[in-house]
Amino acid sequence: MFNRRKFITQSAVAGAAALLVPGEVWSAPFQEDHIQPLENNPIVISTWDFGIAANAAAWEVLRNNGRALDAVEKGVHVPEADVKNQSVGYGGLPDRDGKVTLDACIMDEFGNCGSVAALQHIMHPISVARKVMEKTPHVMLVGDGALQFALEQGFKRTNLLTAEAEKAWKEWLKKAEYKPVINIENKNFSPRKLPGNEYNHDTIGMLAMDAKGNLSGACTTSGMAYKMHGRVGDSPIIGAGLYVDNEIGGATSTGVGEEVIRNVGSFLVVELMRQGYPPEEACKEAVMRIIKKKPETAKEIQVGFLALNKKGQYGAYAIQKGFSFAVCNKESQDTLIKGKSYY
Ligand code: SD4
Repeated sequence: MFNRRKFITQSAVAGAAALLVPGEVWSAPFQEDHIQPLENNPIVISTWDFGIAANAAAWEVLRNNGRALDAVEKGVHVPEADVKNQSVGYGGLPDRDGKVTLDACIMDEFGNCGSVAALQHIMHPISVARKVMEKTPHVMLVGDGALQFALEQGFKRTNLLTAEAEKAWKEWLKKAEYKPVINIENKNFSPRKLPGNEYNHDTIGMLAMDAKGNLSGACTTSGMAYKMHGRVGDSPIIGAGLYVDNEIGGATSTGVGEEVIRNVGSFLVVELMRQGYPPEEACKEAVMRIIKKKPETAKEIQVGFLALNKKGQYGAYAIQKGFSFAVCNKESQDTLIKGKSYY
């Protein structure tokens, strides 16, 4: 029988490279491994190259002993407001009817969460999601109801469809074929690229652990470009696009949301970490579930998971090459890592 405590200790030393026996089942209660000590906090990690700039904003909160929840909210504001970023917030590519509809969710160390889906006209959906969490008895508001709530809360109505995004949509209308292209949703935005990453991409998912060792996460996106009006992806769905359990760790996802929802991806990653999987191996197992269920579909799409555990260890895994993630901690504030992938 695999000794789980030894495994955790090994993984603390060897990080994501620790050996995993797939399918190994442990029967002992696991919590004691995760209570303390905390070795690598504060830390913030986020998806894709644009995670570097987002992490920098989150780090300002974390390095001043701020709360992880505040850090992730501040952090993802950066891509949400970036007009050059065509897959998150302002400047995002619209749906097939030319409407920019945003999905976002946030989760704190107490298991509180808030979410908005198909929200239009608001620059920072993550902050509306936080208000849903803090000011309502609900978890999720959608569409017109989410907009009404945002306006009531004082958020400003903004036109999110930029001239560039409108032009791209009109070009798309000529053929009007919905076919997500792997890693190529965000052609215009590339502040810093890893070799081999032709374009930047997608949703920002961010996970942070603060100086007290508490975890929070945020996920925000304009979703798949040229989706049907009303389509909601994984990003605002707690357990799919994001999940945080303060005893264990957090996970977030990017890519074709339908496959993530079908497999309840982020919850799965956290539950695998609860069983002792290191973050990268947990992400890999979640990716493998998607591939095993639909191998033909999986060849054509990208899905990536990113995870952070309670010890501050992190890892990622994607179906396709090209998934990067950014890491920021005491040692380095702008590390960009090329995630491993199945193909
Ligand atoms: C979605 N997962 O709407 C999001 C967006 C994304 O590649 O990451 N697209 O499905």
